[in-house]
Amino acid sequence: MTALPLACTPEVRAALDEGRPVVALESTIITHGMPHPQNVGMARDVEAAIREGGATPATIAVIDGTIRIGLDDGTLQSFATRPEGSVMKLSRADLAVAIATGRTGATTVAGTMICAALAGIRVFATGGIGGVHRGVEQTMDISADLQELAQTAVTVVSAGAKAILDLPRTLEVLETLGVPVIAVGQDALPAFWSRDSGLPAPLRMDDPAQIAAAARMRRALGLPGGQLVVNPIPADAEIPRPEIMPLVEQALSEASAQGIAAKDVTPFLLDRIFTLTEGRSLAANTALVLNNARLAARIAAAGA
Ligand code: PSU
Ligand code: MN
Repeated sequence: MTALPLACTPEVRAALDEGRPVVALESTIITHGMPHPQNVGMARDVEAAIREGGATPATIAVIDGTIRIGLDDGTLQSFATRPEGSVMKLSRADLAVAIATGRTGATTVAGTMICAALAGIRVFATGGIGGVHRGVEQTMDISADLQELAQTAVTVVSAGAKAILDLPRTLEVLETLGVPVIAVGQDALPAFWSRDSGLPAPLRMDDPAQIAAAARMRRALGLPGGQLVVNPIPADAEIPRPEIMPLVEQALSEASAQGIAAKDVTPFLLDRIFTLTEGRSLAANTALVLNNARLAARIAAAGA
């Protein structure tokens, strides 16, 4: 049997061994989702928010062929400053190849869920998940994040799916796959930079302890897969839909004019929207990740 190259930091190892709450964090948002140096600042602030919430943060990445659960300061800094293109974007399809060949890569939501579950971590905070892309009729572009939620038992705390996606179809696919989509504090599905997508969320739970109880009940029922928690961005940081949508449309038409495809779509759109909003999308993205980290710490502390 092939040994599993997985290494936890001493801090994460101790928390897991003692049964204390741990919250996983992804690394694609650091390398492919935000510019430097804001990405490093965000990663550190999010870890601090999880500690304040009484849980241990575990940022996950693959470094030189080893799954790293928890990144110390120096490792995070060097990881976040690697030249563009030298860090792979690792989803379910890429993980084994990257590890077997000693590569370095950032884990997406799907990749992070797989690694978190292997380490025994049940709660994960991120910004936005991937989903069904607009124009799916032509491109067939559906993020592997959706399939992962259907099969890997991790509660993922997000601010919904980005408005660059086809949100009604994303919800339909999640329903087909049997993934609970749980809004917190409101009935509407949030849309990442905006609090309200204009669509109702399928489920709502306002109490982190109830969300943890639902995760335990899934296991008791023998249901595979996780839960998707959709937590609206704080009101003071949101970019309302009427403001962001024209910029999203512009970024989407640029992407199609330039023939951007596959893994490059999401990073391209995020970068264009950052420029088009003059940085406001980045401030919003940072605020919503912090907000999700705080909620994830409470769900983990409640024993998800
Ligand atoms: N949300 C963000 N920034 C990101 C991503 C999501 O705010 O960088 C990343 C996540 O890692 C997610 C990935 O899993 O984008 C989705 O990529 P794709 O659409 O290629 O599956
Ligand atoms: Mn895709």
